[in-house]
Amino acid sequence: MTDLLKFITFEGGEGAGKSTQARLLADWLRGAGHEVVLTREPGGSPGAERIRTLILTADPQPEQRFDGLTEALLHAAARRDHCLKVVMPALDRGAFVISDRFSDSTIAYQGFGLGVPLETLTRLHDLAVPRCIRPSTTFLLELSPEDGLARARHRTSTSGPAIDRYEAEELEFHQRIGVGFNAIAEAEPNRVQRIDAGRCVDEAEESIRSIIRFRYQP
Ligand code: T5A
Repeated sequence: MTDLLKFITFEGGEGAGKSTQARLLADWLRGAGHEVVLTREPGGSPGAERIRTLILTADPQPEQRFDGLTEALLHAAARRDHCLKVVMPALDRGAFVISDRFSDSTIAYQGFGLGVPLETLTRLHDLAVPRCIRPSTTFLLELSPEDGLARARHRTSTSGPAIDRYEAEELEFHQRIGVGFNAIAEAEPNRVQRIDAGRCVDEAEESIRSIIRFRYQP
């Protein structure tokens, strides 16, 4: 039976530490004997990973870029495939699913960042996502856009691929994303747990563990 309580997401701006904390939480839960599927968006299934490439390498020339609604449609298509192929089957067999980003990112980035009406995004979510599933717990990693972009660019310059389509946006765009995540957290304070991501990795990890202990007693 589908256990939506075990659907956990990580959200926040660029470089806030979502991937780091998602991985640490997955390792901890596995160590306690649970099956955990650690996944991400955009992506997470082979088809959705192909769409991810399309989105994140979109033409950097402003006049050639997808508009906000086209991006939202691509994210929704990727999310549908990810949910059908990975998220739902895992929840159906009782596993924890930890996703590095999910639909809150569409509200923050395509809604607050690019100006797509929130009502349109809600309708798109209801259309694309099987059974309209939503996470039961979302960790919002909060860090200033300046610090987050610095972390992301440091990581990119030392190990990773070129700066992606969103990292290349101006600071004001990332500030609007922060406003968007804040609005989501204020609207759903029980689901969305704010984590101060400016602290060291271990301290943020311990905050997350204490919330998981309280909610799930793993
Ligand atoms: N997007 C996504 C949309 O526009 N709409 C959508 O619907 C969805 C789902 C995805 C992009 O797509 C957009 C949002 C994104 O721009 P991505 O590459 O997956 O692209 O981007 P991010 O999710 O932002 O991933 P990042 O890797 O940039 O950020 P993370 O995961 O938050 O950070 P992380 O853990 O990789 O850490 C970054 C660096 O900081 C260090 C790490 O070691 C690493 O070097 N670090 C810390 N340093 C100091 N203190 C700490 N506490 C630290 N925690 C991590």
